[in-house]
Amino acid sequence: MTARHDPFRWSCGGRILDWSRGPLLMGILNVTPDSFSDGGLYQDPGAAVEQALRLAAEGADIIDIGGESTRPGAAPVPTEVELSRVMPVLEGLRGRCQAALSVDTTKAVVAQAALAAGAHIVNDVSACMADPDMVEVLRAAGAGVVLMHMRGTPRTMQLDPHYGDVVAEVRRHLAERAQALMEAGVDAGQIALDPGIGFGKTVAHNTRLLARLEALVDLGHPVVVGLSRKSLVGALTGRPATERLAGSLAGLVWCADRGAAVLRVHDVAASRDALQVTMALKEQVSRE
Ligand code: HH2
Repeated sequence: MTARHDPFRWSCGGRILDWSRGPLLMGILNVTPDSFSDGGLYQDPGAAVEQALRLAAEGADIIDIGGESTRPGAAPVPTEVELSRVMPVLEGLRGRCQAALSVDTTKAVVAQAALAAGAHIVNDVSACMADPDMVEVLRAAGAGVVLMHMRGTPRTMQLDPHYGDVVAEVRRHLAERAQALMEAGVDAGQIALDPGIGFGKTVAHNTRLLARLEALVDLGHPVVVGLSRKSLVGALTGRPATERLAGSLAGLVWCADRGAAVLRVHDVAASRDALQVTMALKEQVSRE
């Protein structure tokens, strides 16, 4: 499947996110007590709004606000709890933030409320399979959507992941999900794809997917990658989540060089510097 829209322009509600000059940075804001690296830091809405503004000032193009942890083993959160975490942050940011706003949710009710409060993107780690109402919410709002690959659910995904050919299977699944959304009336230009690093994958599966990122870029949709501070970086460096910045930046540079459109990161300022150097060198190569 090849999409016929311009893959450098991601249509997100009222905004077009143009990444023709290089990948965009999606800054992570987890408004949860239990996220794997920043859980509990931004539970107070005032602190969360300040952190979002700080990420935007550091160069985040998108702020991704999550009210439910998806770390391996995490339990689902009731809708009212997720709403009570996410909505005060979106309301606090109204009119104060230049960055596009994304909500990291698999629930249509949360997505709809977030879009009505000014969010532009729904980042759905279930690729719109968890909630049958999600696709219609996206279609009606014209919102941007990230379709992420996951095997199982956060509670079960790391138990014993198996694939024949991980790259082919993830590619096929994402292509099928994009096709299903388009058949339901979502515009191709709204859809971004994500291999879901760490979601039902071993270290070998994750490294294979990153090594062959072009296989996903080829599908013709913007590709989002999140590897910031993840256990993949821990496994390769032997470092705990608090000491994975250098490893995360190496992964970011790799993905930027291979055509990723959006990089989902905790450390925006450092990631911005790494991206600027990478893109300057890529531009030089294309001039020679
Ligand atoms: N990773 C996490 C959460 N959401 N969304 C996309 N599109 N891609 C990802 O790789 C991705 C994601 C997990 O990381 P984090 O938000 O830092 O932790 P937690 O799920 O524990 O809140």
